[in-house]
Amino acid sequence: MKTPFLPLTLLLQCSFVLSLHLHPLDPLTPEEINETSIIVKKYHKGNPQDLAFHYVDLEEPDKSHVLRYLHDKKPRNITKPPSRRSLVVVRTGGQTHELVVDLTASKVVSDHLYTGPGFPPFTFIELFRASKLPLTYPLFKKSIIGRGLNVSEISCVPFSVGWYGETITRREVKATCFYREGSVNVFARPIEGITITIDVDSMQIVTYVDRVTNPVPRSQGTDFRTKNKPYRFSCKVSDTGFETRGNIIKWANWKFHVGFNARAGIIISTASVLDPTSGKFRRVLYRGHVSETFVPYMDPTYEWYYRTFMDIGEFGFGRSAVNLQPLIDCPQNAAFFDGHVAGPDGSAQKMSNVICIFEKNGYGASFRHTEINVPGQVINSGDADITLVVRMVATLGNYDYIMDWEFQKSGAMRFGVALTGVLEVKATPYTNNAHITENVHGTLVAKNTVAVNHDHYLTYYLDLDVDGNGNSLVKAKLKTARVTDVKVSPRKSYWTVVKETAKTEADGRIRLGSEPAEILIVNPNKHTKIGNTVGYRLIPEQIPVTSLLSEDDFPQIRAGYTKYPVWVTAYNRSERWAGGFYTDRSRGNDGLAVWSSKNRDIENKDIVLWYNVGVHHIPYQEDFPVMPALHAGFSLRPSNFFDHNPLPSD
Ligand SMILES: *[C@@H]1O[C@H](CO)[C@@H](O)[C@H](O)[C@H]1NC(C)=O
Ligand SMILES: *[C@@H]1O[C@H](CO)[C@@H](O)[C@H](O)[C@H]1NC(C)=O
Ligand SMILES: *[C@@H]1O[C@H](CO)[C@@H](O)[C@H](O)[C@H]1NC(C)=O
Ligand SMILES: *[C@@H]1O[C@H](CO)[C@@H](O)[C@H](O)[C@H]1NC(C)=O
Ligand SMILES: [Cu+2]
Repeated sequence: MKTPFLPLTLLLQCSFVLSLHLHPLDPLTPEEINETSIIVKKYHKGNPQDLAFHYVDLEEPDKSHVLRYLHDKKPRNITKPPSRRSLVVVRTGGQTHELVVDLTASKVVSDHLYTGPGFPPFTFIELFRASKLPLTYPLFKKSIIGRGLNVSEISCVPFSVGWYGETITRREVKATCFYREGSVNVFARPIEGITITIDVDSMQIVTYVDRVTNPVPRSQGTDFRTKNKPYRFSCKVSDTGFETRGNIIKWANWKFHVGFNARAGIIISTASVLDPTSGKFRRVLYRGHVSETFVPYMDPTYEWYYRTFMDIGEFGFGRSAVNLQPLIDCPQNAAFFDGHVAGPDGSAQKMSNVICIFEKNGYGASFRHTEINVPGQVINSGDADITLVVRMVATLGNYDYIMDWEFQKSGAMRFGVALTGVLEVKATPYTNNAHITENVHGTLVAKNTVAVNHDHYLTYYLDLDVDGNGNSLVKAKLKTARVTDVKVSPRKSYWTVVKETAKTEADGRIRLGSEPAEILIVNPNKHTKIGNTVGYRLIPEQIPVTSLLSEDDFPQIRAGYTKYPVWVTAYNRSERWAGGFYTDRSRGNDGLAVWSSKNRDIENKDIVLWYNVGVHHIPYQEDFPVMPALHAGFSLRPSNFFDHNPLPSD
């Protein structure tokens, strides 16, 4: 296995450091994370114990500077690389500070006290402490003994709580507790009816409610561990098939940069594809990552109403990334990469093998043709469907999301997500569906076990730069036309394409499927040799899913961007996180829906495409005790981008 990040790390230890980055969007190295925390600690004059690092990331350099630097002709001595900066969110004295640290100058260059609504992500220590708090709480112990259970067999999990119109909010979690006793499937065995509200800043239980005593579902049948030897890929491939230089990956006709941060996990930057005609790389995607997730449960009762998770902003996908299992998560030919995040004390924490990159065999043809009409010959052509996949898995408590970024030689990119893991279930007295007469807000998946209805939305941020910055959104609408000249044709009708270019962000909010149409991001300034406008088109893999919650429902106000599957906005460096930057307890005053309502001009501008992969999840019995992976995704496919199909010339 190659470890391409290693040489970079070694070089960095020799301390002439910061100019050695091969790409200005390289994630912060462990040395830079440590350096950041040292500078911030020195700058902070208060009690060192009262300083928690909630977020540390690369402060993204200006896009124009990055592009100028990257496209400067070699030797690169005209444009200086952007200085390395980190963005830090700390809490101290019960307040949230946003700091920007210049690592080249070794100093804090800005310090902004954030006083708006919402809070930064929880730290691991906070979540750990909150999970232990109930176990020593007298009222909880009383409830547990009253149920005839053993406190030593209990695991509590702190959940974020959302927002329901309160004017004053605290940083809170609600702990839900589960009974392990002979099972490793913690989430399958809820102790229903106990809700423990914890103030995270003071780390105190502030409300304790015990109001229902449904039996804990039995442990029998909950084990999700692999019983037989797991099926593993057996292909013998020793070569990874791609090249790396630092975080830059080159494979087939693609060149792109892979980053990782605590919030999004994988970030793909400056992806370009080789043009077979000109022999030059052409820009496609400046930056792409998952921006937010929204998982609202559909049970309005006291124990469940608050479960309206926005995991990326509240916990972080990168921070929840798992150490990938070779030959299960990734095939034999995969190369594994580490990520680095800052711990609560600001120091760098290594996350091993959180990304794998591998060539994938689709076991089909990426194109083919058999021609039998050449006299005396049968002509065959084709090529195997080999793609390159960049993968991570984020495990957010009970759920596992497998996230794929797939590059195809056709110039297409596929964005895949697979949902698996354990469902959130509630304990119920029912043991047979025939006995249920009330709305249980889900499906009885096992005796005494209801898996609650919910949604998943994964919102992708895609700063496309199709062959340059000036891009437009085009809706290619298919309209039925009537044949009017009966002398020419016996046909009565046909369809024809009517293209509309979106003018402003209001036109960029699209209800896909409401009419037959294709959605393209084009570069109106660039044309193929024969005069078509170059572009990429969006191809959803599922019928688009949008939120069914009412507009005035608080979770919907926070996640307003789930009302449309597609949004196109004007590029603004600080508009990256669809649910707003401070997502925990947010109120919907920041985020994609608010930015879009500015209704900026999006024609022939630097624009961003946002796509919601949504799943309404009605649980089924097969989703228990562990859910078979459910696949969803979409592609972006070149559409008049190349002069011809790039595949045969590969
Ligand atoms: C970062 O700091 C931590 C804590 O001081 C230390 O254990 C670790 O080795 C440092 N990492 C690097 C790469 O310097
Ligand atoms: C860039 O470097 C080359 C060779 O090192 C040198 O000849 C040239 O003058 C430099 N250009 C600038 C603008 O510094
Ligand atoms: C409770 O669980 C612990 C740990 O599993 C075990 O050692 C102990 O014997 C149990 N107590 C009772 C009363 O069953
Ligand atoms: C960029 O977005 C932020 C947040 O929405 C906003 O405050 C700022 O004014 C915007 N900048 C420009 C140049 O539009
Ligand atoms: Cu689900």
